[in-house]
Amino acid sequence: MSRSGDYDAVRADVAAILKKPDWDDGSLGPVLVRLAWHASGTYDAKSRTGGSNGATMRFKPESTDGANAGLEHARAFLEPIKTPARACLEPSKTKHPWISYADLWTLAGVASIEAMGGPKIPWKPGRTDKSPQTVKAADIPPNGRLPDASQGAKHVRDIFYRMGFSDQEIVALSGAHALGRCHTERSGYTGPWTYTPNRFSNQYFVLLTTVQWQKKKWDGPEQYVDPDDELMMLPTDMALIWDPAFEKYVRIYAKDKDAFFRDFAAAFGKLLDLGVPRTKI
Ligand code: CCH
Repeated sequence: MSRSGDYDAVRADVAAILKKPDWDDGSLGPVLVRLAWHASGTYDAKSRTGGSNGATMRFKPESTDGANAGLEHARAFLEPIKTPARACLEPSKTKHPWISYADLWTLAGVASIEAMGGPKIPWKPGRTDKSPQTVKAADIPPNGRLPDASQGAKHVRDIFYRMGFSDQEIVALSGAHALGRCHTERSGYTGPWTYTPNRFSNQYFVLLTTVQWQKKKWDGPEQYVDPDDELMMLPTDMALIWDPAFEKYVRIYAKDKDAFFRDFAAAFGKLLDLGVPRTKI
């Protein structure tokens, strides 16, 4: 067992489990980033409810929100880092029972981004977990607070302004779609956004601005594909180039990788901290 508070040991163990040849494109990184984002993205600045504190995605109805489909796998992959899989196992250095799920899920997102070549994300511990015995319905955010990929710029703004983000921050955060892929059995959509889904990069913006995106011809939900039907964009991704205020930042990040890395790190760090009580010094 690691020393309580040894977050570097947790980061190292997260980095060590990422490589998984039989999972998607061979890395757990993308789905762990999505877990960190969905745990945090329920925040409502007005009512100060939702957010990563509490790790309420373990409970209904949040665990059953359609937007969270597939994240049960991400949570299960992290379980051995906190709790030994079998009680008969020797307690080993890789177990960190002292960390809260809320800190673990957000730190795993941060560690994954860094391990996939992304920027260092500001992250602070201090989240606590609601207990399954005493959690109240009012502690759990209602379903429907996460974005719906079939919609447009207005919806994207409604969702992210609710959390307290600006247009520039929305575009920067969306650059995380350089990572991972869509799965028909989870969201109904299919395919990766980039040719390098395990590599954090500004490729999402480069591709958004250079590819001739066209509607995919299929029976599934409306999505966009490149002429070879290898890559994809969601309607909400396309909204970022169809809306002039968003498009301005897409073009900046397509040209300037360093600006994207800097702005993403700041916005993602802010996202993970929404609703986390911090005592002012
Ligand atoms: Fe996302 N995302 N996302 N996304 N997302 C999906 C997958 C990932 C939307 C919809 C989807 C962010 C913003 C948005 C990741 C990170 C971020 C999927 C496919 C949909 C649909 C799920 C599936 O089928 O497995 C929408 C809509 C928005 C905003 O409007 C933001 C912000 C972030 C992080 C900062 C990552 C990473 C994935 C890949 C997951 C994987 O399993 O590969």
